Amino acid sequence: MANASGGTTRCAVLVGPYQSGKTALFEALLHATGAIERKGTSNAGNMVGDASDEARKRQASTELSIGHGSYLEDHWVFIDTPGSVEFAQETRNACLAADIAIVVVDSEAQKIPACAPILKFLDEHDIPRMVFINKIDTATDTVRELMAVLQDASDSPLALRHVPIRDGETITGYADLVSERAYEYNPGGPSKLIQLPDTASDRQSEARADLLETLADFDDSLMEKVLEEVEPEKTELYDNLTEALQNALLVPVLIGAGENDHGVQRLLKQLRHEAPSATQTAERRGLESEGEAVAQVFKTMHAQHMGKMSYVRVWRGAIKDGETLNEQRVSGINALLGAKLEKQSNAAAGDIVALGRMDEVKTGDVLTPSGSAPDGALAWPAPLAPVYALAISAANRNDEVKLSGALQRLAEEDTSVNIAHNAAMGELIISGQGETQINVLCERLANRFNLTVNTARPSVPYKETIKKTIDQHARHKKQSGGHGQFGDVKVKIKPRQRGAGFEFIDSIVGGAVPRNYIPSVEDGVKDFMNRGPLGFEVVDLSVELYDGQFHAVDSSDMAFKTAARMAMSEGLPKCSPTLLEPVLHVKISAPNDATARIQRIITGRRGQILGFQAKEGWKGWDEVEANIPESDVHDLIIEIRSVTMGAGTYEWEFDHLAELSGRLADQVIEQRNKGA
Ligand SMILES: Nc1nc2c(ncn2[C@@H]2O[C@H](COP(=O)(O)OP(=O)(O)O)[C@@H](O)[C@H]2O)c(=O)[nH]1
Ligand SMILES: [Mg+2]
Repeated sequence: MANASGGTTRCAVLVGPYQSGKTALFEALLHATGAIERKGTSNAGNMVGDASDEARKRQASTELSIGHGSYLEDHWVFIDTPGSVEFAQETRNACLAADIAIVVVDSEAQKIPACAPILKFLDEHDIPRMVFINKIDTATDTVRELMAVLQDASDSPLALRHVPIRDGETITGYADLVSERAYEYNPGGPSKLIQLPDTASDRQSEARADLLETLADFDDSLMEKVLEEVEPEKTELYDNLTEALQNALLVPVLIGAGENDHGVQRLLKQLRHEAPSATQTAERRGLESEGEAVAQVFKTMHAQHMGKMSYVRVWRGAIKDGETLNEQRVSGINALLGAKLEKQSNAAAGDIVALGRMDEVKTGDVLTPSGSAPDGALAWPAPLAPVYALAISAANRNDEVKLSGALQRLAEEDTSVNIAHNAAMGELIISGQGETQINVLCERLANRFNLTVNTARPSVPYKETIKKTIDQHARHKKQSGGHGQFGDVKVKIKPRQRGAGFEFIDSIVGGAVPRNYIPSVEDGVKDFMNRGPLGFEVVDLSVELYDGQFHAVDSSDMAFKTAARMAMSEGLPKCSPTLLEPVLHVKISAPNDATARIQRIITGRRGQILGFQAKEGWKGWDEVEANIPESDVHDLIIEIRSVTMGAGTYEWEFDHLAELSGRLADQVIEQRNKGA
């Protein structure tokens, strides 16, 4: 059999919901391809995958793991990814580096909808994919039931490739619907070819007819045969299946149990025959096959002793250690097996390697010797928008600078994390995909940067405004020794419409306040508005300077600035100051069986539901729109996920400032002015 990939390394990425058995299957694949002699388990903490302290502690993947092996002369790289939606950025990046995704799902029907978001991502990016229904050894739902739920989660049609063979309640093997061969599972080894038991034959013929019908949709000549009930050649079926898979039109569904090696050899065989090569993948992503070497960074890592490592897929040509890519010298090329790096002198198209010390490159960058990226190829989607934020500070005040440096590095590793400084509140804000992601990040700060940090709920950027117009006179006068100070202003402080902002009006006539001091009056006014009588930035008002006095010797910029500040400080409290809270417009996406609960969540958070509709292009999903005060959005994502098995999410944008009064306002003001 010809090497289907033309000799280059192919890459399969394991994706799917949390706890579906990806890491166990990863281990099984590495074992079956000779990369490791014995499989590790998460309990023993001796797996190739999940090698970091953070993953070991949780017995769950917190970042991707990479391993490679050979199967019948083909070289493979496997990437295991975290299933948690909070690490979805890592998973998505791995999908973009791979030739095919294996979507590992649980054999419990109720856990399957959680794979909708990743299936959606694969669909959007036309990434070829197979589904592996895992844990078939303990399945209680039938494969038929599982297929129905899976199809709801997938836009592309699914095609079941195997049916289970049962002995009473237990599944003992499977029948392959194309080859029409039956196999008996053999724990720890390849399955044994057996005679198809009579009990399975009806189910087998029915499922096979379904498969042919699905396939016929892609091929007219096959359609004719199906209609005329002529048995097609097996090679024709394989060709059709391969083409439909490689074009991401059809999703084959396999069954097995990674932990027991059930269906693992079958999966490898199918990958061998059907997965596209790196060249095909590069072409799908818009890269021509001829030209200089091209690699793309899909992961960035700041390793403790080795500095920055850029994980790349080589898409075209070959790269050598020491050569220059994007004006950066490659210092070390390493193949990867979990935490182990294997130095090599070069890497060729298809390979996945970590490049050392490419300090100026970042995830998504396309690297070439000339430094110019091929036009329109290898597009890299924007990172996921943040849905959860915390304020972070170093436990030791002296570590502040070190903390911001370390955070910058970690945000480079996970581009779905944002670091921002909220100057108004004096807080460093870290925002991302959820609590676990940020906790893991804090652990990385401790484990890799030796930094202890505190996190807190970020302050809401409340504002305040006024409701009454007043005139205010203020005079700053000091007679101390030689030079005195003198500034005198009369201002009209007046509310403006919501959103109109601040306006300074100068209506001085006849030089009551000399021209050159007027900017200082404006400065003094603005100065005060950073923190109004309630403790927050004052917005939506005008201040008109209409009169004043000066002194030929004692007046100065400083004196007028002080007078202006006094006028504001005395005047604003008399203007009926009012607290304003930011209200966000949110769009919550969730499977529609959760819509009623989502609406209750919104109401419970002082939200106003604006409407809901079916989410376009997402079968079985709704999108609920609402306005919710920012203070109540803080942990919204946690509640959305808890009623949607992790699948739901939301987008947000600032909408408006709303007046807040009563007990809630009193609490906010009291909190703000505690110790101030
Ligand atoms: N019954 C059964 N359990 C499995 C199988 N594969 C994994 N598991 C269990 O499922 C749990 C999650 O496995 P893991 O590989 O960490 O899942 P991941 O989150 O998808 O990486 C572990 O307790 C495994 O022992 C399988 O084939 N059959
Ligand atoms: Mg895992």
